[in-house]
Amino acid sequence: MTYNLTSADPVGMSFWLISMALVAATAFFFIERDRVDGKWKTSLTVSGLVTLIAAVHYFYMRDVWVATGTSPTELRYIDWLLTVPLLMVEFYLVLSAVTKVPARVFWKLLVGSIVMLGFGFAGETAMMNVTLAFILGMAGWAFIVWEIFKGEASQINAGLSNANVQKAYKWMLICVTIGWSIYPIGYFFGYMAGGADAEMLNIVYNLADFINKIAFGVIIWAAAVADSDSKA
Ligand SMILES: *C/C=C(C)/C=C/C=C(C)/C=C/C1=C(C)CCCC1(C)C
Repeated sequence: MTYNLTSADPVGMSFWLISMALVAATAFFFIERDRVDGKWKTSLTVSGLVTLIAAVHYFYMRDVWVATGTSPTELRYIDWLLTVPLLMVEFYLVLSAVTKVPARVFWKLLVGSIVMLGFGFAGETAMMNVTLAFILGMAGWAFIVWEIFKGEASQINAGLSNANVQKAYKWMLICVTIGWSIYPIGYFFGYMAGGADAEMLNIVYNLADFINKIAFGVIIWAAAVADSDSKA
């Protein structure tokens, strides 16, 4: 790959910045696993896997961007297809750290996120009508948001007596509703409202990933440390 990153390429710079932040976050989550109680370790492992998978995709996306000024949709979606279900499963894992959670909660979150992404991909790659795919993808998102806002997961959370988990749950919920709204907005402007500026879209996606992958993991880490220390 030819090297032609310049300071006049803010998108290329943001790809570099986020890829390095993802590597550092991965090391952090894996090392910090040692510090927390056993029941929290899986949550931190999954946080580290999310940032690891994203880091590898960012290396490729960064190189493609710097060489061609474009960013392949396929790479973003392959990343999302792995990381988004893992992020949703974190709700199950965080609740499971402190109480018994039925397996169907895990399946609802997993299937809802796969439906959302499957239709988004079908729409972006013209396998399906763009608007119909968007509506069905939005329905998948609405389903998981409902599940964590009002559904079974939310009721389990409301019944807990663990303030650390409830605080993490609240911030994770804010990520999934507000932080995640960036992606359907990008799809809407990119494919339905006359096309979006590729530079703008990539910077916005990169910043969104920083919040939704790294900050999301830090929220869980903070709860895990606070909860483990409270029992030390
Ligand atoms: C780390 C990457 C994350 C958290 C990506 C999240 C992606 C979404 C929430 C995508 C949502 C979409 C819809 C709600 C409608 C259809 C189009 C999508 C796939 C962009």
